[in-house]
Order: sequence, then C-alpha cells, then structure tokens
Amino acid sequence: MNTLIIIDVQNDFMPGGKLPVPAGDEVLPVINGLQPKFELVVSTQDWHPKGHASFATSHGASEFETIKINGLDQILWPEHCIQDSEGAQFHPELKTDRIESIFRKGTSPKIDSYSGFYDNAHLKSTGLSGYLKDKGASQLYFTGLAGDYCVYYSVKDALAEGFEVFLIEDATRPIDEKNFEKVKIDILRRGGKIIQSKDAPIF
Ligand code: VGL
Ligand code: ZN
Repeated sequence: MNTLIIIDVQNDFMPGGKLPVPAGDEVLPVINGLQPKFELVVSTQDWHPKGHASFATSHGASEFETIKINGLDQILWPEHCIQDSEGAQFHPELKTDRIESIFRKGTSPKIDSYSGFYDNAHLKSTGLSGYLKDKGASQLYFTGLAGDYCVYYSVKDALAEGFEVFLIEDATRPIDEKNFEKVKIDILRRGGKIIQSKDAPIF
C-alpha cells in the first residue's frame, strides 16, 4: 500500500519559527495536494521536553555547534518544538483530516531523534515501522521538513527496514542546500528513489 509520510510540518520549522527552514512554508500546498492521492497518510511531530539535550541552552554552548553526547555527535539547536508550545503545533495551513496517526519523537530528554522510526542511537523505536507493516504499507513517500535532517534520517531507517522509499523532492526543503545535495546522493546509493510531486501516482 502506498503511504504518504509527512515529517515535522510544524511552526518552529517555518520562516519566523525558532529553527526556520528556508522556504519551509512552500511545502504546504504541495503536501496538501498530495494527501488525497494516498490510501494512508501518517505524520511525525518533533516533541521535545523543556531542557532537551539537543538545545544549545542546555549546555551553555553556541547554537549550531557540534558536541559529543554519550559518544554521539549532536548539533546544538535553538530551543524548538517544545511540547505543547505554539511552535510545536502543525502549521495551521497543513490539512490534517486525512492523517491517521501522528508519531511523536525527540521526547526522551537526553537523546535526539531525527528519524521518525528510532532515536539517533537506535535505542528506542517510535513504533512507526511496526505500525506501517501492520497496515500493509510497503511503498513510503516522504515529505516535510527538514530535508537534510529528519526527512533524511527517516528515509534511511525506512530503507533499512525494507520499505520501498520515495522522496518527493518538491515536498521538502533543507536547512542547508549543500548538505541536501550530499543527502540525495546517499539516498539514491541506498536504493531510495527521488521523484517530483507531479509524478506521484494517483491511487
Ligand atoms: C529537525 C533538527 C532538530 C527536523 C528536528 O525536523 O529536521 N531538525 N530537530
Ligand atoms: Zn528537534
């Protein structure tokens, strides 16, 4: 079954938000237009507790600096997507009536979670993989923010879990364009496909 996965289309990742993705709001009409074409639509939501380990403020360090936490590289982000805050809500223009389930991530205080499937150390599952398999989802079409972080890590995990994976390029935007170029090469190398929304099948 063809499934649309919407990653982190939240206020804090939009222009004017706490961790803005350039032109992040341009994905909204594209994702809204895609939703009716899919049998199953699911979403993730970045959902951090206050004082989360991924925040620069939690370490008295500079934003976008990389440090080691428990042996793992961690980019220190501005405080973003704090549970129940306005910034953590989906963008008001995102259509949500067809979203069957929302998988929250980044909830453990001490570890970040870019992927919608697992935290960055692959210690804890969100349950998304089992849910999709139980639903009979086999082709996953990824959209949302940010293309070079949460979308990319979700795509990598989906491929490792054995799903057929498509990245809908015009339905995502990266934090860093140069990084995204590398990410796309890696996705193709791992067996993912990159398509445009106009080429998404109608089911
Ligand atoms: C994300 C950085 C930190 C994302 C989430 O949704 O891509 N990036 N938290
Ligand atoms: Zn986050």
